[in-house]
Amino acid sequence: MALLTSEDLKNINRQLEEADSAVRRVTGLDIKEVCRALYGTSPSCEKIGIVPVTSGNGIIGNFSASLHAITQYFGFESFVTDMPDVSGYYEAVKKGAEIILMADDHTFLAHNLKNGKIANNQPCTGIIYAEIASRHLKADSKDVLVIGLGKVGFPGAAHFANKGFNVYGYDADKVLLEKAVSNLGIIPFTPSSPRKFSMIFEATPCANTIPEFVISKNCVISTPGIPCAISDELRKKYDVEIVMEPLGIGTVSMLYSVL
Ligand code: NAD
Ligand code: 2YH
Repeated sequence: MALLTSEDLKNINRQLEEADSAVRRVTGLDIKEVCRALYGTSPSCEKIGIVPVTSGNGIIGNFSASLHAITQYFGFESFVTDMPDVSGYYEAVKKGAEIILMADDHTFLAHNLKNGKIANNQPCTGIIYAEIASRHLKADSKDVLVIGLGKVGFPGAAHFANKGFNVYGYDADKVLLEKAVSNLGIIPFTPSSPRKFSMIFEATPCANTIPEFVISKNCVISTPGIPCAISDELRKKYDVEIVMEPLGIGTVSMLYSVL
């Protein structure tokens, strides 16, 4: 399980602004507008309680503060509890939180206490990054390449398949690739039959996972995966538009999904 670091979350507001601009260039919509279109929901002054959690590897410096900045950026009212864990949960509810945001090493959840809806960060992240790529205004076909078919990538691939895209997929783990082929009907991507894509979705914890031969000029790479999936050199060479941000896009997807 890859854990975020406080280094990943540095300058989160600037990272959000840059991601929002990239999403606008790719889709013509900002991140909130993509969420509204995806889930058919809009916020109405819900108050969010952010609860730090000490279990496992413990508090990540900047995590709760980043969630605070992210929720404010997207126009939600939010606060971080003084206490962590169960005491923090109690404090959040007592102070009027309607939505709880909290994460341990395995699960990052949003729970709407008013309507009972609950969201998990991994599928919500996969779905929103897939939705962004699927809206690429200059896509040259309905072909998309998905690299990484784990807890984020599989729901992303499923979202493309549900939207009628031709999904080519690859995972270093053959069992996961087989599962995506049989459950989603995706086409296994093999380097022995190379081709180029104008939409690529990447969700792995590794760098340089996207080979040069799949990258077309002006393609979009929508990638929640940390670290970045391509080098700066390839990015410049092919004028690639990258949508990549460590926490905020997935979080706002979770929030809109529980409204
Ligand atoms: P996971 O371990 O469930 O899945 C990762 C998959 O990538 C695995 O199936 C693995 O076999 C595959 N993989 C690894 N190296 C590969 C390679 N070179 N080529 C092809 N496949 C390869 O992890 P996950 O929970 O799906 O998370 C994926 C990434 O997304 C991680 O870096 C995680 O930190 C990140 N993440 C980011 C956000 C965000 O908001 N940006 C949110 C959640 C997760
Ligand atoms: O980063 C994580 C895990 N990768 C789970 C998220 C799933 N994408 N968890 C964050 C842990 C936060 C910590 N407990 C805190 O500061 O509250």
